[in-house]
Amino acid sequence: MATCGKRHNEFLSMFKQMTLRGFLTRHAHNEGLDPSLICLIENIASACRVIGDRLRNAVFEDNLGLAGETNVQGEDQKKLDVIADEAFIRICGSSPRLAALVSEEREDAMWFKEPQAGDFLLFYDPLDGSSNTDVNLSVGSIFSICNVETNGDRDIQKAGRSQNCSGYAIYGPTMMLVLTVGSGVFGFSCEYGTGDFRLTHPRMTIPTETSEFAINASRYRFWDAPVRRYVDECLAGNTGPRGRDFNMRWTASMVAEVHRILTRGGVFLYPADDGNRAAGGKLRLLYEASPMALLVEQAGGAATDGHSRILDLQPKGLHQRVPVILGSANEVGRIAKYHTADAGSAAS
Ligand code: P6P
Repeated sequence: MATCGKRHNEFLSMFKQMTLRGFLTRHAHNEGLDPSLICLIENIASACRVIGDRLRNAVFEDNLGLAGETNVQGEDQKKLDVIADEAFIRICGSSPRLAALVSEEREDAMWFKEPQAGDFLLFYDPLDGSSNTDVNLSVGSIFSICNVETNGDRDIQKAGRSQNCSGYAIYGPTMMLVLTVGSGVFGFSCEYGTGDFRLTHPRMTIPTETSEFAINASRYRFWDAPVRRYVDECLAGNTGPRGRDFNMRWTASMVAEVHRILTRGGVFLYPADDGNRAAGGKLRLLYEASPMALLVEQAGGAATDGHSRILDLQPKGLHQRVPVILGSANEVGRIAKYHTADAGSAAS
């Protein structure tokens, strides 16, 4: 047994020697990854390193607090929102074959070239959960990459299933980059000192079962019946129909919630409710829900809006919001079943 454990540790330590560049180069060789995509991913990693540095030194560089502007979402921009957005544009904008960027912070797409088939479209939330910056809690950057399908095609509202890469950086006790290029989810920890992203979490997978849910419970009075039913049953614990106790988490940062779920399982809900239904929901489809849904499905989980698979949703606008329920497949399936039953009873 000890030998097996020793071999496992040797295997993991071998992985930790592999940098993001080494991993992507090996993927290029084994799976035909486009070298221009590798360059874009490395530029995204560089932008995230810069953002991580600015976050660490924000208090010394007077970068905490509000920028004094509102963004396209009508939200008060934090200084760090602006800094993170500018880092993505400055560092990723020069990537070969990058046709356009879509940022949470900007109303319109930013075009860099006449789109040619095979060029890249980058969608990103430069600083997700930025309400946490002034209280020193985890935040993140989320990114999604799709291809231009035909020459001259400026239709960039792609369904999530057409992504060829998605991921996030989480700026926590350790800065990590977690990504998928379509064959599993891989986590890279940023080594303090060298700044290298090293492969520390190969093939992250989500357990199908969980006893941990994440939802903003202060919105209980706005929830629809299926969500209330699910949460009430979790809260009833081993005295209720689930027959076991549940735990709840809420960090006000989707990146932190998804990272926890990719690491140990769980289910995250930001459903449609009476308070956000007119806006379509809370979370944005192109640069929050779709990239996270791809990661979750690649890790063996599921992601739905309550009725449809997130990756099948056809965007109707760059900043369209959607309901999001994602995580351990069996819990997501149960919640979707409650939505179907509720719709059925409403129809009869
Ligand atoms: P609430 C952050 O603003 C965000 O977009 C997600 O990262 C997070 O899950 C959610 O909104 C937090 O919402 O209702 O707690 O402010």
